[in-house]
Amino acid sequence: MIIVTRLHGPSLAVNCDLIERVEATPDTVTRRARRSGARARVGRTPGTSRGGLMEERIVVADPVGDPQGYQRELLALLGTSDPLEVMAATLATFRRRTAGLAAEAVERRPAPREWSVAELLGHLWDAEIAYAFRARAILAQDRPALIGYDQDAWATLARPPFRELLAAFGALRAANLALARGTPEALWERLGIHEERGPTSFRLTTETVAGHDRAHLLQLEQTIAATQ
Ligand code: NI
Repeated sequence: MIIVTRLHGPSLAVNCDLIERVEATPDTVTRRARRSGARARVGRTPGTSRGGLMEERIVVADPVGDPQGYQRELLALLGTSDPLEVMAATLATFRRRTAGLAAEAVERRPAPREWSVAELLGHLWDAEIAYAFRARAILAQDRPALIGYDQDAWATLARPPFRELLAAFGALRAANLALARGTPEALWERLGIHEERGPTSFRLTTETVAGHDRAHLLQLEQTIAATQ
């Protein structure tokens, strides 16, 4: 990280990792991080559970209030990349970026209502659980209903310590990748009916997870820069 300071002026922190990542992936969509609480949160009440905690610093659309816009933004982050390659790389990136962080550091929030690194991983874990179930339902059942979940409410549930959760995420991700890699091409168009986003294929579900990974890895860089 570089700190740029004008004489008698405010300091500006420049996150080199973030710049390098954006330069390496020209299809990346970035926006100025919005202050937590500034986003309209349609469909849920701020203040319930730990509601209103930051979900995406990178994605603007609300996953509940604007599910189609949210999905479009995640797919834009994926661009033309292979979703399985992106998903396969996420654990290693997360491990590498958090390897030197103390237990206390991963619990530090950049702002009172924004996720720490540990909470961010917890959210990826929750999303992976949802994907694990939805993917299998789509592949094995006839147009199953895919229920949404309240990610802020799930975020309040007990989770293992950070390093254990990292291992658990890696194991579940590996199992889900084995499922996807072993699924014949023709079955990737099978549909489930998502209660917020409508008919959703196995392919679209998988691509959305890969875009979601990218969004939260960008958030990880910002969180580390803001808390270390
Ligand atoms: Ni998310």
